[in-house]
Amino acid sequence: MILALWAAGCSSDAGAPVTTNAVVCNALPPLAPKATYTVGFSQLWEPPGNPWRETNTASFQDEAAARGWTLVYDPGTNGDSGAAVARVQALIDAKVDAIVLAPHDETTIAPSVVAARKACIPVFIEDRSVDTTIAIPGIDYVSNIGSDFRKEGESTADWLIAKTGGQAKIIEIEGTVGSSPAVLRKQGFDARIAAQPGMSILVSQSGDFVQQKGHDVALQLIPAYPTATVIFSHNDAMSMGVIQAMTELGKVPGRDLLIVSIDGIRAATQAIIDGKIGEVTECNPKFGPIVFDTMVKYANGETIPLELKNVDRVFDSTNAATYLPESY
Ligand code: GYE
Repeated sequence: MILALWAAGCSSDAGAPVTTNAVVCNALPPLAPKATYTVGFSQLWEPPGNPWRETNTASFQDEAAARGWTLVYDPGTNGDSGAAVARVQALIDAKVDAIVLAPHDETTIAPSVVAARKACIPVFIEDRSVDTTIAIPGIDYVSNIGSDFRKEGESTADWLIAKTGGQAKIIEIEGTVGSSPAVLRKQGFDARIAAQPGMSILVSQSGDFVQQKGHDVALQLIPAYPTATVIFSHNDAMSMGVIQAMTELGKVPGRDLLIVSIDGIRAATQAIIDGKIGEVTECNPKFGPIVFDTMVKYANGETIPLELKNVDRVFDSTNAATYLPESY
């Protein structure tokens, strides 16, 4: 009965008596200091081909290898949320020492974070965040390590305001619905634009962070909003789709519409150099090292901040060539 409640994601059992043989943690589980760890990696699933996601995964794989740690990682084969939950459950069942988890959206995987905590496995959230009313920071997980997505949206808007002198009609292509980068990039960007009397967002629609969908949305919106002067796309993969769509529509990227974007993949950096993209706000995907460092600090008893933010830069024609060799 109690197990059934837990399986349903009931999280009101803090302090409840333990009635099974299994150990249940009601607070943040400790991590024993050890020379080597077995870490379960739960990466969100995206259609292959986004260098951001691939670089993020590689950062964790490389860092585990460099330390001689074992990374247990099943990438999955589709975006099915039930399958994602099952992959986390498999890590819990395997009794890994700790779990690093990148949530697809804020809610779907949050009960799995609670389940890991109950199973006494400390969770470190990477990249996107979870709904903190379901998975409570400092209880259900140790820390959320990633970029400041709101700031990324603000930086993008600030560059655009300076570049256009506060005059623009904008098409916005959003990331995955309900994901923290899509929600916060939009909030940060839209708030800045709203304060500019000469700027407006004509339309805002999701392209799911996927190149093909970004292409399809742009193909539909560009002709529908002929007065648009700017396209803000929430990631570079979709921006590459926007460039494709513009070319198909007989428009010149960077001349007929100014494109601003977020991430810093190599193709987008090259597109800045080629004059097709105006600006890219960085979202650094390479933070396996800081997540693993944080784990070690946690095992050593240090107090860990509930959020750790990566420092991101802004790339445009003034520095894209310098950044290019570092891009991915
Ligand atoms: O911008 C995008 C990827 O969650 C910040 O996810 C990440 C985003 C990144 O699909 O390229």
